[in-house]
Amino acid sequence: MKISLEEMAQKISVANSFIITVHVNPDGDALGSALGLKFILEGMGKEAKVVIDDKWDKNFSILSGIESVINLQENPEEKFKADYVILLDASIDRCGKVIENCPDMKVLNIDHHVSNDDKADFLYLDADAPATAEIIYRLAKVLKVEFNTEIAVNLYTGMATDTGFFRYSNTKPYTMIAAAEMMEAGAKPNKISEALEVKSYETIKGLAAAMQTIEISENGKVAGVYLPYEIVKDLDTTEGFIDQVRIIEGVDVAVLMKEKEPNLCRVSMRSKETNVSAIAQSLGGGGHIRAAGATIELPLDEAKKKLLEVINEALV
Ligand SMILES: [Mn+2]
Repeated sequence: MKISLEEMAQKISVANSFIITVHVNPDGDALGSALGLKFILEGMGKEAKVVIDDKWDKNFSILSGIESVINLQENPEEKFKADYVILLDASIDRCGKVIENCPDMKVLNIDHHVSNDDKADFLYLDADAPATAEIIYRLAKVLKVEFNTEIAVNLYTGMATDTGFFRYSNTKPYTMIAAAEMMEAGAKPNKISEALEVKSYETIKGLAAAMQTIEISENGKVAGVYLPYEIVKDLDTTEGFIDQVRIIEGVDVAVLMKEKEPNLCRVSMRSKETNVSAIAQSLGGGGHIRAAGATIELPLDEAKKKLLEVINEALV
């Protein structure tokens, strides 16, 4: 059921303990929103634990409080008890088994994905917000919480990563005002971007191998890297690979396809014009108009053929 941000703040302010969770394969916005909210709640004298059903990239060690995050996969039977589960940056179907392991708890959901399925008990959705972290910033204002360095580092990171460091079309004047306020509260943009961008030598070698598979199609409007399992199994990350593809002149839709297991391909898309959220949804996935993803249960060649057919139909 959809509620307003003020109603969400009201529910939070009268409760005492929370489990905070996010989507699997957590990105900077998911982790930054979760940890930012944890420090906001703790500052109000409440208890909050972040539990995620996945591991996270070591680049996120810059985030305050990251060492306190519980990876459910390390103890999958662990059960949690609190007044509410707060699910951020995703719908219920994308957070693995965390909600199952929080028996009899109501779910408060805060999200900016237009594809949110509205299955949580209470949902505040703002599909125009560039990042969930910007919504958490607004929530903190409603709750009249003062920002400290811990909150600032996390919320800044969330806003920065989902806006491509304030370059994507989702960036609004308000986003930069919020980010400026996070800087005043102690976030250091240079330190945060250095920590997030650093890559190992092996990763750059992996990027070089991945770029060998680059292909242009649909009259130059689509460019993709299509990585077979033999390449994927040796990669420690593909973070940032799609950015190398989306900058090619004339390209509208950029694609990163990974054969995660034989016969199972994970696809990410970025676009300048075409609605890739609709493409992802027609493949059983979701996301935003300019950034979306899906999983296709087919071998790489067939998954690629199917994806390009759907993209071709959707190109503007
Ligand atoms: Mn997000």
